[in-house]
Amino acid sequence: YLIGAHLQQALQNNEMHLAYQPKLSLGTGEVVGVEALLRWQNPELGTVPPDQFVPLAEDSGQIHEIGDWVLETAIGQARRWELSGRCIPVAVNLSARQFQREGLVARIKQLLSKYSLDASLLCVELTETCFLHSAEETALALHELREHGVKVSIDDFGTGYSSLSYIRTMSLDQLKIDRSFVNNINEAQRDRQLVSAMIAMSQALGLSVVAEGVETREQLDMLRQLGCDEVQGYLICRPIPAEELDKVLPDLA
Ligand code: G
Ligand code: G
Ligand code: NA
Ligand code: MN
Repeated sequence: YLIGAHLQQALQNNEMHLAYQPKLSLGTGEVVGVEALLRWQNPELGTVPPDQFVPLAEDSGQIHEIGDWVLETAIGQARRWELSGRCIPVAVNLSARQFQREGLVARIKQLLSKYSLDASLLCVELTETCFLHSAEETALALHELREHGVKVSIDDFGTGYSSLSYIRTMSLDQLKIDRSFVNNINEAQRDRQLVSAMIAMSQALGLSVVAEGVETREQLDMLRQLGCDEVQGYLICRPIPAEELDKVLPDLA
């Protein structure tokens, strides 16, 4: 209740910002994109993690206002990078609730146009809850977004209930292997086999595959050996503000 009350004012009071975490290509060793992650710093509550306030915002309906702000901020940042001569595709996380509201695709197209951003520099990341709660709206929106050139990525892959049934019918570009599978990839043969199978499946379907939560050199080496396309995690870089990322980017590539 306390968090909810503060959340009402968070955007107006400028308490939110985006942190960006790079996705690194194992083939080229280059940063091939970033994921935008929402951060909330309240004077009284301190830093509130998205795990805590995103569900509240979803219940209150505030996720629409926040989600639109995230989209606009991320698209604006991607355009700034493009103008500075570095094309860095930006991925934005979307909640199921955002697909349930009319006009999501139109708003995204409008923002791309407002900032003159090439649609292929925007990626939307969604989890299977989008398909559970609003399957038809989500399918239609993803189709329209891809027709427009926006990339679509499935987040937390492998953790849900019906992962395979939706990748059967949806048009997608990328699959992100949940970090719970990556954690013990060097110690647990079973996890390694699962990751290997997820990589093979992605490649058979023509999707790029990203391993999340890579924290050690050993994990990275194993993922390379298994043929994974991209990695994301603390080993490469933590989620950081855009200005900080600009400083460390030359060292990452
Ligand atoms: O960055 P962090 O690990 O704290 O994120 C925790 C969770 O919050 C993740 O599941 C992530 O997808 C989600 N999240 C982060 N940013 C956003 C956002 O902008 N919108 C939505 N809907 N979820 C987000
Ligand atoms: O659900 P989603 O994949 O969007 O969640 C991303 C979350 O994972 C973010 O909160 C981010 O801060 C966190 N994260 C990113 N890299 C790592 C990592 O290497 N290890 C762990 N434990 N969390 C990470
Ligand atoms: Na994500
Ligand atoms: Mn994830």
